[in-house]
Amino acid sequence: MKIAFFNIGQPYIALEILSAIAKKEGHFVRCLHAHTLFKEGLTREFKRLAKFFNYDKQLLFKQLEVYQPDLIAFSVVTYYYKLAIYYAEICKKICPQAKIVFGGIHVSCAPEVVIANDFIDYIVIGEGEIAFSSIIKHIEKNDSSEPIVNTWYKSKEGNIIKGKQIGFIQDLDSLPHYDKDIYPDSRQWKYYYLTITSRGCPYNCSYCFNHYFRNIPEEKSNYVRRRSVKHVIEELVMAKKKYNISLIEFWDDIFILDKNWLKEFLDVYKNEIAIPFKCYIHSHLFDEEIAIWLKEAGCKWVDFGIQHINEEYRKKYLRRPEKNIDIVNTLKILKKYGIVSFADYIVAMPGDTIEHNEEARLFFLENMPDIIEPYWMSYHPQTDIIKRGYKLKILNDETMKLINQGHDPNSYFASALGSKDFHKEYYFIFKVLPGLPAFLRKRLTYNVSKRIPYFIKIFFYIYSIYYLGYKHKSPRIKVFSLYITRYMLHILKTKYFPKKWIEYCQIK
Ligand code: B12
Ligand code: SF4
Repeated sequence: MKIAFFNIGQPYIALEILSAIAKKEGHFVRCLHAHTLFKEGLTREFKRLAKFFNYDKQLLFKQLEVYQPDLIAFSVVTYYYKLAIYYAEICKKICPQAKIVFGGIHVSCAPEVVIANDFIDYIVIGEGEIAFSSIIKHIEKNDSSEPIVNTWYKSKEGNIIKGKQIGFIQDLDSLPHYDKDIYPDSRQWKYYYLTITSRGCPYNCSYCFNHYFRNIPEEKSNYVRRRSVKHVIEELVMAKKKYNISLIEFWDDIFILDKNWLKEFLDVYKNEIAIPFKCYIHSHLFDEEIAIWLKEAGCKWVDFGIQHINEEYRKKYLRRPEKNIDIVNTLKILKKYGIVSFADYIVAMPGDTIEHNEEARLFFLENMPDIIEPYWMSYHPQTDIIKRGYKLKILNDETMKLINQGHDPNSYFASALGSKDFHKEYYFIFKVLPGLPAFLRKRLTYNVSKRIPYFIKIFFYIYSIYYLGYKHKSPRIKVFSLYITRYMLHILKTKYFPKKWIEYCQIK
């Protein structure tokens, strides 16, 4: 069978694993890459530039025409749902015989909305490996109306057949390694190798998908699982050889979750891999011993969520267990061992007050992370925080529906509803604070920020991103400055000389 993975924006680990499975089962696999440069996302929206870089007609749609896949697979987060729908509809027009399957977090959280689209044939809810193989077989058989696990599909009569939600895959080592070769340009791994060693998180933060996702299966199964040290090292040894990688980012929700595993892994890592890496920690679980292990193994950066500084608010509305003292200690330990700290902070949370923000500003003056990453509150489907947003009338019946349709106007990069006043000033303050010289930090108060003209703010904003990025050798800056420039050239090359890439999809 000919399978096309339709990759929108950044690489998707989910597609990499499904591709590895499909290849193992003997199918043809191609990745059609719809880049999102200047459309939205990390580069933000610049309509003219987006048009200039758009290669849909010259490349993407031509690839579809020549490839004529039997199955087109999309992995969808809420943020890209609208774009995925846009492309899926076009795919169905160009390849009417192809079945279209949608999976991913958004699909798992808003299945009714997704299956309602005529041009989508199958949707996968929860984990997708077993479901995907079963869907392929189902298409090959072309008749049965048997249910498929973790899947909803439309029968020939137009009924929706819903499969059982089976338990989570327990043995992650039974899965193949991520197929990084599916992307047309695998040179990117040289700069930034993404991987995940675990699945699931034991916490239940109200704004995160985990508390919903863990309850999807009808069968009982462990949600928090981890690959063996051997399995992860095997992947990294291969990646090191194949792509000559220079930087690794572990995207596990909490990399340090299991101390025994961590120690065993880092001991092997520092001998066999020894490549600088970044990972995600949790201040509730972090201690000096872990810092020493991380440091010795080559960890240069860690990211962790503070999200809100008011302890009571954090516990009651975000369901985060850590105390402020845990955050202070985490920052101190990281500083002591020279590991760069990225602290995530969500602004414009429902019910957030100016006093909360002021509390955060004063906290940061005393306990400054190396980089503060403020994000706008983003209401994702099925997250409990939505209820609070609704109760406080930040959301209404109309906006509640929009969230499930991926039309939520609040994204990480756009100001949230109700953010017109003080939130945007604090967003600016948090972003630039670590980059300012000490004598200026205290002076950047809410009242001062309000008086700074927009164009000066933009200057400081860009300055702090680059200054802090270079100062701390942030992997993201490296990706932006090195990889994105090459990526833009690559896109223009494929747009104006698409022959080679169209031929890549010409399979008889
Ligand atoms: C790594 C990561 C990234 C990486 C890589 C992106 C990627 N999609 O792989 C980067 C940095 C690029 C990134 C960016 C963003 N991310 Co992110 N990211 C993650 C993270 C930490 C891991 C994702 C992952 O690879 N998991 C492992 C895979 C195997 O699991 P999975 O994706 O769930 O896939 C399984 C099933 O869902 C299903 N499945 C998934 N797709 C498909 C497709 C088919 C066809 C089938 C059959 C099945 C299937 O099968 C898979 C295997 O079982 C998750 C949190 C998490 N723990 O999942 C957040 C997460 C996905 N990100 C999130 C967000 C919001 C974003 C951004 C929008 C942030 C922003 N504004 O820029 C962007 C969107 C960019 C994008 N194109 O995805 C949210 C999404 C919430 C939502 N409702 O949409 C999450 C859930 C974080 C959170 N706690 O809320 N992200
Ligand atoms: S700790 Fe992080 S990954 Fe885990 S539930 Fe909370 S926000 Fe989600």
